[in-house]
Amino acid sequence: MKCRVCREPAVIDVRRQNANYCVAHFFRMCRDQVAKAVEQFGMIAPGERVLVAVSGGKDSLAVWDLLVDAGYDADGLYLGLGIGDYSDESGAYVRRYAKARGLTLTEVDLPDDYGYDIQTGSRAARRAPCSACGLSKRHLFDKAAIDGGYDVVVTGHNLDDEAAVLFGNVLRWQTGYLGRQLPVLPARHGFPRKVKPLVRLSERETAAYCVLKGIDYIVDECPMAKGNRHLGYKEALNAIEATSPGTKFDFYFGFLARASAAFQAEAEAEQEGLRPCRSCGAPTPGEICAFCRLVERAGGTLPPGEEPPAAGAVPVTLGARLPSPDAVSP
Ligand code: Q46
Ligand code: ZN
Ligand code: ZN
Repeated sequence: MKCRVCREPAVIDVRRQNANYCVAHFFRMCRDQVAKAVEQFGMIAPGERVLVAVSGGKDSLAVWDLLVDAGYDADGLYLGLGIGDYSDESGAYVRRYAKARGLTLTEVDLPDDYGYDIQTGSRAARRAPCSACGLSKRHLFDKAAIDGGYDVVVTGHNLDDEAAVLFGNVLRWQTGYLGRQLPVLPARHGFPRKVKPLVRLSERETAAYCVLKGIDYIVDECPMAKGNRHLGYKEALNAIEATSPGTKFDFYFGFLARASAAFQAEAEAEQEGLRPCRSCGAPTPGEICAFCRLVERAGGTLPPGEEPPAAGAVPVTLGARLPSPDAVSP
């Protein structure tokens, strides 16, 4: 097996490209794919301040590493979800990486700062754990980006993630979600832009990138992920990809090029009529947003400045913020 570029011994094959790479040219391919995604979708402009949502897993550490190497001013944000040993360990991986590279890391801890964890939140709100988790993450990423004056929030969603989410949304024809499944969600109404620079790289490639670059990441899956639909969709797509390399890429990028625009009007319409949450200012169709309701039901507390106003008090809003429409992230 020889490197496609230099003909030296290769360390990895990338079947959808029908190519093998040595370490140096594999790194170059990863950097090129990220640069291409950033440029193709207008993700990040030079000089913008970037906040990377890091979980301690391979994807988020890889994207942080790739953006820093590409010269972006990228800080990290870690959310402690209170998922037992998994959260303790994943936080440790993030801190070690940030320290080793001398990068700025902000941390928010659900149990310490908001008084609940994913399990209690999930039970209290009668939502699946990943639904309570996704809601909390979206809210807190947006908030941290706005509070910190960042221009853009980066997440580590890769090609496998996006193809699996697309697959799930297509299987149920969730057209509102399909209209919002984009690699860039523009900043609107005070919310930061959200971007996914790894959409041109697969999960296997981000894992190989970390291993070859010496980035230590948490290998264990979140214990809450077991049996969730998203993993089933990934397995189904992997089975297809094994016999038809490139199918995932064509499925996702074909959707973006040829179908996604057809669903955007519906997705936009779903965002109309939202108003700022009386408690935190996030957009909501009701009085209090889903995040604030989750915190309340879980017996948690909002940090000072975010408590709901007392009954009868004049509502205090923190500005008209629209939600992250990225409601279908894994
Ligand atoms: S962290 Fe949260 Fe994931 Fe764990 S509870 Fe589900 S959504 S699986 S990316
Ligand atoms: Zn080479
Ligand atoms: Zn709220």
